[in-house]
Amino acid sequence: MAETNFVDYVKIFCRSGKGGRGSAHFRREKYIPKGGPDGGDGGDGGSIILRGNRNYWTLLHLRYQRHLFAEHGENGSKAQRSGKKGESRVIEVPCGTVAYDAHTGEYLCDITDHDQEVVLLKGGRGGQGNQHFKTATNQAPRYAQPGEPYEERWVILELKLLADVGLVGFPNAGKSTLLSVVSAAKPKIANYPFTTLEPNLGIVSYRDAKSFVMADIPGIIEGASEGKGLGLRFLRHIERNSLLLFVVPADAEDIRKEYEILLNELRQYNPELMDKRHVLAISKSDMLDEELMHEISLDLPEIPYVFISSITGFGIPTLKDLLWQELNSDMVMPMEVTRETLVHRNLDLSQLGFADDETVPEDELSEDDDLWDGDDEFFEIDE
Ligand SMILES: Nc1nc2c(ncn2[C@@H]2O[C@H](COP(=O)(O)OP(=O)(O)OP(=O)(O)O)[C@@H](O)[C@H]2O)c(=O)[nH]1
Ligand SMILES: [Mg+2]
Repeated sequence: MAETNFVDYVKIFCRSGKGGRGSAHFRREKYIPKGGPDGGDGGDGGSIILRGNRNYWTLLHLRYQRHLFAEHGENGSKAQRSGKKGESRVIEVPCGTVAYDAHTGEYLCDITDHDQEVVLLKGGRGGQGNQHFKTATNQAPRYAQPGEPYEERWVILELKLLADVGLVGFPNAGKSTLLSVVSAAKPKIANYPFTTLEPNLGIVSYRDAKSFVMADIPGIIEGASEGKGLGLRFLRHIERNSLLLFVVPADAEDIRKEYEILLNELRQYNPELMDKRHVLAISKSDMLDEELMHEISLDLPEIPYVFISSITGFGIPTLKDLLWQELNSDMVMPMEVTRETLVHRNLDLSQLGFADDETVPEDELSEDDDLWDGDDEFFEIDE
């Protein structure tokens, strides 16, 4: 597939900062020959933090910056001087980003809100200087604590768009056209299948300044769960929508059957998609007259439906009313609750096609790799 700007998957290497070691120094001045211990504490290492940012829509900015390091804490020094704390590395991500361990696929955390912060890797704590170890029986501790080590990990970030309504349909059903008439989004529209190659989001304004978000994803065909067409790769973007709007064109041979094929593909992908609210829009209804509509309506699946035409505008206000009503019905949990109660599945790594290049460039900050290398350091005395 052509190089795209819509990046919803990245694999990155993260390393937090180690803690600086505490100093084991003794005060030595001309007229105070036996000054006590005055070694300062090491600074804490910086952490790797994920932060939600609503101005980001993709993970593109991380594609070319795959190695992220926080700063190490500085060592403590004489005269009770503490080492400087290492700076944390904040990774800005779009809301709807989920982090997994790249080696095990284990779910790590989830960013859903603007400014929400999650510590992905904690920086090492700085060690205490020898000034803390002075006791009644040991007035001159010749040791200090080392800093805690850093943590490192390969992490996969996956973006799941946070929309209220997700459009589901075969290619060429009129999904993008619908999004273009109910929102300001300008998706590509054409009379051939697979026009849409990456998801589009639009904000649908409703009465009295209310609004909801609609996601248009590439068309799904029978066998998508086995990789046909564009596969089910984009279905993750409707996993979190509270409502699925099925779009089936009026000239479909059997509307009920198309709905069932779509349903079956979704079920293969994630059975939880069956628990969402489903609404059916019969698109391109400008091709029908009242009589035909009546006839078709006799054999439709048992879900709320509406006949629409994005070309003439027929049924569009009714559709918006219906969506709004369904989004606010008791059956649909408010988005906040839905997000929090989401079941987090681990990632199936066998389905990912990552080139396994895991070389990590030398971190210029970690050259001084003297961490935990024996007790010697513990007894080291700073002159
Ligand atoms: N007559 C009629 N044609 C429509 C209507 N809505 C869409 N179309 C036409 O249907 C064709 C496909 O529309 P798209 O919106 O690109 O379809 P899509 O579902 O996004 O297709 P993919 O992106 O390939 O999955 C275009 O030629 C549209 O002009 C409608 O309400 N009436
Ligand atoms: Mg489209």
